[in-house]
Amino acid sequence: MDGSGLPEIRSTCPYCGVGCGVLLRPDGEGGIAVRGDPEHPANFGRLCSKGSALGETVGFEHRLLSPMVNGSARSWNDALQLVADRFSSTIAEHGPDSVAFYVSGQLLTEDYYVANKLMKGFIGSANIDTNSRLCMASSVAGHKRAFGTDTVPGTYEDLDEADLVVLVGSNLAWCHPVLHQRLLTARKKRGTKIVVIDPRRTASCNDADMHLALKPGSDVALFNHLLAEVYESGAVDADFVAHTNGFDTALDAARADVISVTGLSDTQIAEFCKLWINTEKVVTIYSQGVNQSTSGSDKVNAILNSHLATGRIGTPGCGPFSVTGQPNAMGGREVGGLANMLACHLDLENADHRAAVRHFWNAPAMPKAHGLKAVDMFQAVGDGRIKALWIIHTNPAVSMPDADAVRDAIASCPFIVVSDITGATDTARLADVLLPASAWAEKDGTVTNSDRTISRQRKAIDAPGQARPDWDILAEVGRRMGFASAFDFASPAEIFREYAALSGVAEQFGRDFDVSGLSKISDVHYDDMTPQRWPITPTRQGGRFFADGQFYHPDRKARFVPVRFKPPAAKTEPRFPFRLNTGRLRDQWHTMTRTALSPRLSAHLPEPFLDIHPADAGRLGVGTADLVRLTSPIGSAILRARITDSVQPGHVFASIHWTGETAPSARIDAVIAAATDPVSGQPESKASVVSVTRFEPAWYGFAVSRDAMKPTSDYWALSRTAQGYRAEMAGRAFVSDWVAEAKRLFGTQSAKVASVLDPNRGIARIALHEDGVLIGALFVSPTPVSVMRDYLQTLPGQKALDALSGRSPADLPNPGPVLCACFGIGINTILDAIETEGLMTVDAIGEALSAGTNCGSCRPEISDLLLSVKTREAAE
Ligand SMILES: Nc1nc2c(c(=O)[nH]1)N[C@H]1C(S)=C(S)[C@@H](COP(=O)(O)OP(=O)(O)OC[C@H]3O[C@@H](n4cnc5c(=O)[nH]c(N)nc54)[C@H](O)[C@@H]3O)O[C@H]1N2
Ligand SMILES: Nc1nc2c(c(=O)[nH]1)N[C@H]1C(S)=C(S)[C@@H](COP(=O)(O)OP(=O)(O)OC[C@H]3O[C@@H](n4cnc5c(=O)[nH]c(N)nc54)[C@H](O)[C@@H]3O)O[C@H]1N2
Ligand code: SF4
Ligand SMILES: [Mo]
Repeated sequence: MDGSGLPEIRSTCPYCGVGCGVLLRPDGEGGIAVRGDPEHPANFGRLCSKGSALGETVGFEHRLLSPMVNGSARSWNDALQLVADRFSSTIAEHGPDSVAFYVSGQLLTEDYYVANKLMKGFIGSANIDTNSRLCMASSVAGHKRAFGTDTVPGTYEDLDEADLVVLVGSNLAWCHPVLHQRLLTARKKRGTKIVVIDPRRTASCNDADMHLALKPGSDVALFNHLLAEVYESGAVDADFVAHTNGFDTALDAARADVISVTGLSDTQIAEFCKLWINTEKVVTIYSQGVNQSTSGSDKVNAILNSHLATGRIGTPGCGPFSVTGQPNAMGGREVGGLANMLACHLDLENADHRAAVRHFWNAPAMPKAHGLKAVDMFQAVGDGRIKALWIIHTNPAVSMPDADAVRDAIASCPFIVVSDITGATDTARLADVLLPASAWAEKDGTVTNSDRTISRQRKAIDAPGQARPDWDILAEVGRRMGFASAFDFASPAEIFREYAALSGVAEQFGRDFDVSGLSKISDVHYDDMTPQRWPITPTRQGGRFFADGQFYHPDRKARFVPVRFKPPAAKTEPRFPFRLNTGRLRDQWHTMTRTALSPRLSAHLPEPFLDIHPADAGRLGVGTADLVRLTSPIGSAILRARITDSVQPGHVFASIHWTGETAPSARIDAVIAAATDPVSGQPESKASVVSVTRFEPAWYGFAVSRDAMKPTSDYWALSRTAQGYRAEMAGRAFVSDWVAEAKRLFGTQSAKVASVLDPNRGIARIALHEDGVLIGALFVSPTPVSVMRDYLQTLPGQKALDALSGRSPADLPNPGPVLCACFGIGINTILDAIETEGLMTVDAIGEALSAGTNCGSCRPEISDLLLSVKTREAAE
């Protein structure tokens, strides 16, 4: 109990793969208060900005409340019968491979298990793939090639014990913030060295000893060079290499590569190799800068090769560490959610494995070959081979490469089912049948985080309307398709027991994944389950893998994979001279269906930006706050330019989060061609080629409103504020009547209008009031609008009569854009404190203002701010 009446419920954060424990306190009215669980081994009470703001993302207004068929509400009975009938008739007419499921690493293990069992065991097709194909597939492929299974050898404790942590293609500070804070705590104690390998200078570089800004895609060459240096310096661990095959061939391949393709200086390379070789306890963390590449699997193996050669694997403070993105990316791999895997780390294409699973499931049909991987799957949807598709817990019309083609493919498919918590997504809007799913705080199940820890997600509040858990919807469709006993699950605990028992069968084939110790877990025990790391058997519990030199290839040896540098698939050329990199922002989660509901999280970066180097911006005549158009061989996008030397000349960076709902011109995957890694099938999301030109609109606009507004211009970006919404806009078309346009935008005809209009100069300022209360204000100008945005956004819903000035009254300080999302502290407030109070460190700012003292993920930006002030002062 926590003093407020209702007990706190232990659960797990539904965002990233760190898998932080949360304590949820329902307020009895559908809301919840959220704090970090001090007892959870992933976070010990810490939460990042996204986890801390979870309470702001529950609520009913955005939710899908009942099943919809062709846009009309229908009963569950009608909707599910339709789904079962259409899948059954399509299979009867065109065979099992004419249908597919596209699922998600955010599903709970129990949901995922049922989906996979239904498709692979009972429909008899392997056409189930997941957004993990866009995320973890290269790591899976690399692990399997080296180890014989998809095993993450280490644990989070390794970050506490390492002396060197190398972040390769990982912006840990923003994407796994609680792990990053853990690393920084260890660094304070033992002086852990940190190296960042990333073409871009990221927030993770602020606390790093070295940043290697290599050329995109050149990681293989760098790690090959490292392997050769390991050998030259006599650092090879011969005893450990005796447990492996293929060292010589891998070394030959490594030596044949040319390090100059990395673009790094000889000194940087030498320093990095020296540090790596001379430090015994090294953890190499890698993420999407490695995986999302046409040489992603090779990058993974280049990293694994260096660890195998030195025997730095599976011992405290040592090892390669693929950090997972989604909360249950690991669980999805364990249940075999990918089109080329079988449940419990068994192989679909191995006849013995197949027979064992078929027997266990008592399954009528099992596919012999792997199914369509995500990119191929949507191509098959587009060309009519897939005739019925069920999309669950993912938004592919936004997140797949070649997103316009994917959107068109979904629109053209004869039968699309989408399960989501909201109908307001680019994908859900294309569904024939839309099914309301319960959200994370409304359902029970398990997830596995990056270090193999299985945690419970627990129901804290009731689902709104008719929403149901994903496993329940899937199981009922299974029953209605004629597989009554196989899908007769009454609870997630029942599914978990079956799954745990199946892992015991897999263990007979000598696989790593085994949770058979939980196969008899009672309902009560399942309810009370505390976080635990697999394997979980009567003889093994948690721990690390591979220190004993025992691997999962038939000869029990690991394999070195010989790899060679390969440039990204798309080549820059005069028409497309820039390399486009993409990635994540600190406070948004993917397609923003949840994080964009939080005003605090939306305040950090309320618009889609394109980061461009000052030299390139200068050459192209792009100034601060200008808009730019990106064009690639397959699509185009419009974003706001942000001029920064965090990107290299010739490179640009955009974030992945904007959608048809929030900024339609900035759906970045519309410009990204679908080139894939030949081994893993993972798309190259980080190395497209584009041209950049200044976008010249006839007008720029900025608006704030109390209720949702409906912008329609060439460029717009909408975000939440504490008082309603704010929008940036720009258009090419001449607007003759701005007052009429404002009424349309704010959805009112009756409001009282106050305006300043100067048509000759293209300036309009319009405020609409109802009962003296501001409901919307619009500012239009032929150049980027210059008003006090952070002040204006506080006015809707208030009796604000002075909005048209666009400025705060002189006595009201303007806090500036929010930097610390947890405490809502703006840049100007921090700058002011630095200058007036002479604060010199991030900690001092924390003491004075609390900024950066909760989740800590804004600390890198505060430190940047300090640096900029110090540099300015030094120059003065
Ligand atoms: N705030 C936030 N956190 C998240 C998520 C989110 O949406 N928002 N999503 C979660 C998910 S699903 C995932 S998968 C993870 C992803 O976590 P990360 O992989 O850390 O995040 P990204 O920003 O996608 O990419 C990481 C870095 O790769 C770099 N990079 C690009 N090309 C190369 C290259 O050729 N070599 C190298 N070495 N680096 C390169 C980019 O510049 C970028 O900084 O984040 C998880 N956490
Ligand atoms: N260019 C580029 N593209 C990328 C990436 C990149 O770095 N660059 N990263 C890729 C990666 S790593 C990933 S993981 C993907 C992520 O991309 P997506 O998976 O498409 O993104 P999300 O916004 O997480 O989509 C989750 C959907 O599930 C819904 N949802 C939430 N809770 C529930 C629930 O309980 N049940 C159900 N049924 N639905 C629910 C949400 O409303 C949302 O619509 O994007 C990929 N795309
Ligand atoms: S680091 Fe943040 S997003 Fe990730 S699990 Fe923890 S609280 Fe959630
Ligand atoms: Mo991901």
